Amino acid sequence: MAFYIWHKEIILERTFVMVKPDGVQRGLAGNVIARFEAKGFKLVGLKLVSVSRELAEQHYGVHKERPFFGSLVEFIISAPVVAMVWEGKGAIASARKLIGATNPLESAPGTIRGDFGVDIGRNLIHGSDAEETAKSEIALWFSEDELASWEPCSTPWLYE
Ligand code: IDP
Ligand code: MG
Repeated sequence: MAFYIWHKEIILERTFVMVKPDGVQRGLAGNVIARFEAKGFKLVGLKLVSVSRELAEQHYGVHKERPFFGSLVEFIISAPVVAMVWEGKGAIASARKLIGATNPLESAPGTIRGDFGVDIGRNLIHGSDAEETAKSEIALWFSEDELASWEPCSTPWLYE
């Protein structure tokens, strides 16, 4: 996806971000949303989801042979999550930077996991790791009509 400001083409990406049950329970969903907004990304999808076992297993399918798979699925279905789609220039890699390293003890201060987490099994948030996974995760979690088409008035103040 792309748009133009004057004659410059801006390539837009969409990424799937989920505040996990620990983040919702701890009242940090608003803080996460605020960080993505403040960065300059555009919210195109947002919902609170009580995740089914099937959806959790599909979402984390790539990890199904890992020893933590069972407890990860139990954790994700244990309480609601906030599922989101964010859009912007470089959104996939940038979201991963805002989120921080998988193990919160190794995430830099200033990142979401670095500021709020301690344990790898309670690391607050998920973000797609590449273009292909972003595409498949958005399709897994959202139907087309749940994604809003809109233009923030901030666009010309964010993009040259
Ligand atoms: P990511 O969320 O940073 O992309 P992945 O390696 O894809 O990290 O792992 C997916 C999720 O699985 C992690 O966010 C974390 O919740 C959980 N996880 C990963 N490694 C471990 C582990 O060694 N023990 C417990 N949970 C883990
Ligand atoms: Mg991952």
